[in-house]
Amino acid sequence: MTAAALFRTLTGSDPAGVWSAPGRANLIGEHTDYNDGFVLPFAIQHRTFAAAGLRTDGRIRVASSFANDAVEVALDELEALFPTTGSQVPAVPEWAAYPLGVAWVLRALIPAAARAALPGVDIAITSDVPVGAGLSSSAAIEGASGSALNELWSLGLDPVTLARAGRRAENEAVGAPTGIMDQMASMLGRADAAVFLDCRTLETRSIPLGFAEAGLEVLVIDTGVEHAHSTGGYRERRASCERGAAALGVPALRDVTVADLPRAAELLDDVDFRCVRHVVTEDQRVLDTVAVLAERGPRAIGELLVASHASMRDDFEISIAELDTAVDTALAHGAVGARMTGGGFGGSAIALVDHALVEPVSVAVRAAFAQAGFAEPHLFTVTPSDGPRREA
Ligand code: GAF
Repeated sequence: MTAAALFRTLTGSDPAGVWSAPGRANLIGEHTDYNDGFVLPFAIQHRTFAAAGLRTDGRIRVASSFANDAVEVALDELEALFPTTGSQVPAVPEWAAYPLGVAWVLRALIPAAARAALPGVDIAITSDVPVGAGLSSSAAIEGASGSALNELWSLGLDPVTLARAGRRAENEAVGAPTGIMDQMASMLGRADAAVFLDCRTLETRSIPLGFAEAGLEVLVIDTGVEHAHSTGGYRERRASCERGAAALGVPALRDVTVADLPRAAELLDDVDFRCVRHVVTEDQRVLDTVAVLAERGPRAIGELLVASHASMRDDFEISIAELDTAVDTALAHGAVGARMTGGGFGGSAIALVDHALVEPVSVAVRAAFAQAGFAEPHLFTVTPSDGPRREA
């Protein structure tokens, strides 16, 4: 069902418009965003759609093709729903906390007098971004609903402000302590390019990837192992990074260089030290990837991708056996480079492969998964794509 059709089922009338925003794959730069570092993600062709229209009252209702029931609250109840006291378990189903959280954040950005006059809104959401695959279905839902609200409420907000709103919703309404990479990738994506983002200043540069010209494809290997960043490992890794920065006396690990690592080894326990080493070396790998892409083209970045995966597997310890099998098998069958992408503990790997090798690599990965007794992976190619747009 399309988002517009879902909207009609919900309200009995046509939406005022349909907005969409993409998921993302991260080429390189993992767990560097909340350390004020560098990332190089790109938006993908899979998108989330938000069909929306104004109401005559002050209520907001959200519906999703993933859920049976719509969720409806008064706009002025959003503050009570999402107290700003830190990570909360949302009082609404998690999927609804994304669009309602974005509405809460955007509403809070406008002066109190205007806030009281805001009309209500209905939003119907559909998506073809795989959920739990590490391709940021959450940033896509935030971007699509934020774009709809921005226009319907005539807010005139720029993409970076909308990305920040999405991140705040994710941190405070959903309770996932994530960085800003995914929202920036979704909001600022460009066809055939990656978003080089300095997560401290939020300055971005569009980096041409040239995959198609080089005859390369990005093959996603979705392990089917679902991860959630609101729980467990992601939070623990973040805490290790914060302890590392505190011990070294810097605001964030962005301020640590490779030359500081011997001192870090003296000050930190082994687990925290290896987390620090991952982030510091990963920041450098992002910068190196940007330089290599410009100087030697996409075929030359393979070693950096492989080194990134090894660092996440051995130092940051966020890979799993399925991801390692995906990466090792893709490389053994001719991939230019491969690495897990996203937060880890499940989700997907990406492999940069020649067009002609997509099929043989896919066959080999499926066979390796079967032999290891893993669930069948989901394989598909992704294309660097544009950010949000109005569809109708
Ligand atoms: C997830 C988070 F949402 C991002 O902010 C980022 O930290 C990523 O994991 C790891 O690089 O996608």
